Amino acid sequence: MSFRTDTAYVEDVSPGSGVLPPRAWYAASDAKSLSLNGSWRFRLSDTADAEDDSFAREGYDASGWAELAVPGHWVLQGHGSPAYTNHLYPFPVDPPRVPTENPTGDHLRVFDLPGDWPDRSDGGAVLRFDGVESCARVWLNGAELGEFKGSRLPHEFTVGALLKPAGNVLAVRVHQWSSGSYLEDQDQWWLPGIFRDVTLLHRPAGSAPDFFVHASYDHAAGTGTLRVDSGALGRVSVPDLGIDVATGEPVTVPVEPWSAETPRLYDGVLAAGGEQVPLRIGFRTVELSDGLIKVNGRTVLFKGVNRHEWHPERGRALDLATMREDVLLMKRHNVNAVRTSHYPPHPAFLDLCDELGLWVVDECDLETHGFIEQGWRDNPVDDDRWTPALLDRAARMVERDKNHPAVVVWSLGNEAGTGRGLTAMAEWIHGRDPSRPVHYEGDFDCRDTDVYSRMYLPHAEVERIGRGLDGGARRRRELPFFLCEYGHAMGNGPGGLADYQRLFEAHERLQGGFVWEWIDHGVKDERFGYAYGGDFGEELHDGNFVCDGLVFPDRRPSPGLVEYKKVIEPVAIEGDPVGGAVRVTNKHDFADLSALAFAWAYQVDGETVASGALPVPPLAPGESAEVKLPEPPAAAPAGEAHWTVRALLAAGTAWAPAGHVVAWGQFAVSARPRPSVPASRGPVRGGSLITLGPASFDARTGALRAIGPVAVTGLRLDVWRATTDNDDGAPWQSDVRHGPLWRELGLHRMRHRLDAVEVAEDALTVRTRVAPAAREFGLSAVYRWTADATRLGLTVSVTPDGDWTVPLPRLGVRFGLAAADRVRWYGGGPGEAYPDSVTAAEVGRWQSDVDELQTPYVRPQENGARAGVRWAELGGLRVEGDPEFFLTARRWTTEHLDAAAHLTDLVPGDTVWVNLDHALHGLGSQSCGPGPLPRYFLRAEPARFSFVFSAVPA
Ligand code: IPT
Repeated sequence: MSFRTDTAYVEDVSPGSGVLPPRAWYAASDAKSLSLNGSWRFRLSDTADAEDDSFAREGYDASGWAELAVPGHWVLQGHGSPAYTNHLYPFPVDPPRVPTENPTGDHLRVFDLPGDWPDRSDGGAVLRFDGVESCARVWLNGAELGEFKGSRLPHEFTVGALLKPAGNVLAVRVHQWSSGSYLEDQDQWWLPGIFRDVTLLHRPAGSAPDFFVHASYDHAAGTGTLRVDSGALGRVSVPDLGIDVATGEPVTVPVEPWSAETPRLYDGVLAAGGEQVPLRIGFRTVELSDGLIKVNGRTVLFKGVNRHEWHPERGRALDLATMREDVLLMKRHNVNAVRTSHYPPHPAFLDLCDELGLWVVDECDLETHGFIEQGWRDNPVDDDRWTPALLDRAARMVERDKNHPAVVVWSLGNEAGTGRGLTAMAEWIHGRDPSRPVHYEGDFDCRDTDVYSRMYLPHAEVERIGRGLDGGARRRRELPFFLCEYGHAMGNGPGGLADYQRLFEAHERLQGGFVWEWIDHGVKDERFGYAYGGDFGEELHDGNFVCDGLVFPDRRPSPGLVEYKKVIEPVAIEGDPVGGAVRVTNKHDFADLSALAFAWAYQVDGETVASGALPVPPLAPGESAEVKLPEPPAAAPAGEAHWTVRALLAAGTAWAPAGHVVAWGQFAVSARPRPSVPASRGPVRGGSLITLGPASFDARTGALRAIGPVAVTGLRLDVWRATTDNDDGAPWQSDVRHGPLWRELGLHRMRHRLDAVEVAEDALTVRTRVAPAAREFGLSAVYRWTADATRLGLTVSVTPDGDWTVPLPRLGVRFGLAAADRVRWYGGGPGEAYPDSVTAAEVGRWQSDVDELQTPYVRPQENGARAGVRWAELGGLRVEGDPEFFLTARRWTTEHLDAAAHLTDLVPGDTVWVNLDHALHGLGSQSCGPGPLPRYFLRAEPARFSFVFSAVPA
């Protein structure tokens, strides 16, 4: 045997050689299989040709090599490090050439066949790789099987005659960079390795080489038609439907259809040769009619998310439990659709979508975004030499995933410009599977696609499209629309989801959207908590742009997800309960309300004084009914009263237990009495202090010192917040980006000039002007203090002067308390809320400790505000607001928060800093999309707000 070091295949644009044609994936049949996951031997070299291929021969001694977990990425197991870029290629763009520095991982695994492995003489075994990034060359027992590219796609080799009962040597050489890397420029970490399963499968003689389950539903007749095409003669049986037919033979029977809301699957078997393949059949028909995507005759509204595969320790090597957790979390948050951005996921994820019910836009492993830097010149998708690779990718996705009822749309890829290669892919897919529409966002004329799709459009433009006023190519005008990405969930946000949802529900052509994105790709890291771009010394990187998910890296839901759940809830509970009724509307597309139970509660000042069940008819989708509420309880105490009506799961489902809240509505019945302090005590000067009721002030500066026993420091007007990723915005935004502008104008370094301390008979008045150095604009802030024996009133009057060209980040007061831990409040909760992300805030009595009030955005930034707070108690102080306020409390200052780059930079001090905000600027989505809608701007305008403070036992 001669040893080779030739590496031409790495830069060859071909998708590979020696690989079997693609076919349908299924988890397990009764044929034997052997998982080769586990501990492998591993050696890393710097270049593709540093080592020859002698390691692949039998008897090679790899005992000195490291051990590596497969599936896994070597860079997450101590060999090299991950690197993050959004769209920039981390190597010189010279397709299809890749750098000489090309980390190459040699993987070795020696295995025995189990004793019951069938006779090897039939030659029927294949070796399957479900995902290897980015290029692999494979040997078994010293014989080369071939090599392939296409990282998130399966590749199989036939190996039958090479197998031995014991001591089989499987050798895999994996190169980080290859021509394939040019097609895989997705916004994510570059993570080489064998990151999905490796399996040896026995293929009994006569078994189906492939099969295509066609299971349609005729919604007029209520029947399903099943036909399983297969390359082999076989029989298809579905016992529950009494079906037993030959492959290729159609059969029509009455069935319950499959939908994401009612994921009815029928178990079947395809028996061909010596193999019984389990089928999970969902009957459903996707069609484009009346310019809409319809399933089983009904228009669907996608309430979707973009899902990358992510685990903070294992990267894209996801285990089944994590995949299931994703689906359960989505279902529990009313998400009904997933775009598999930007590559086909582990195939088991699609099984879960079939089983638990999610609409799937299955996207091909294709993105060439970095070519935008050169005006898309030399883009592989517009170069015929690359078309075979593109077609191979399309085929590997479609063939693998074609039997999933959940997959309702094929997507060609993401951000790859336009070109003939994309057209070829679309043509091939349309020919192979005319039963599903084809999506691709990058071609606004929709030459190859069946749906008009855009990303991050502002509300106004979405509305124009909804009204059909967007013009555009003739073909496009007839197509349905969805936002394949919107609501950029980077850091605190997104804002404006409810405003989008209103548009989607108002205009039929708008078939919803997919929030960007599901999970923060933070890498668990001792130094930082979670690492992001740049933390591994990358030459080029895009910082924390990789942390833009609705769940944190550990899958804790962020406030954005809680908001999204409320915004997309499938039951609307609205109305004017003063009239004694609520209007309940079923917003499902398929399910009636029979799975839900309704409950009411009558609350006074946030305490439930009566509650009960609310009978609601099992409304059909789209139906709505007035439902009478009971009489308000006669003995209810006086105070601010609310009705709260909830829709709960009546019984446990596969994705949540009985009692899980699906939707809710809350209605004020009576207004809250406004707090005030009749000024029965006047300020008294004594030495260096002024006393006023329970409070004392510095006589010279008018600064509040204490309220009863509670020391208060630094109370003053505050307009600054640690800018959010959405405040900072993305550099390519054409609109004004407020974060950078605020900083440029100096809003983070406001100076407070003391103009007067006025002691009058009934009040202490402190006059100030608040303004940044170097600017002529400012705010006059007047603090008027009044008191009775136990309570202290503060009214702040703010008047802007000069030329204010920007909104304010926040407007309120902040102060420090020496000690505070428990926080109780009456108002919006339990979680964080901001003006354009506030629908999930429920008025009630809540409590927390200061640490729990913090939202752990991977890059620290403004967070944790509780909205609509009527009163709060912390650190021995009670604060009532007139009007309601936003409450924030943290163990560090805004300045510390602003300076922090990672969660580990936040070190608690002795003081708890409290912000009581009259108003906050909206969040928006400008870290990639539009900023807040103008109505969520906090404009510099005259404002007046009041608080009543008193001491309470801590
Ligand atoms: C869009 C990409 O499609 C997505 O992968 C991600 O990068 C997202 O932006 C931002 O997080 S492309 C956008 C720059 C228009």
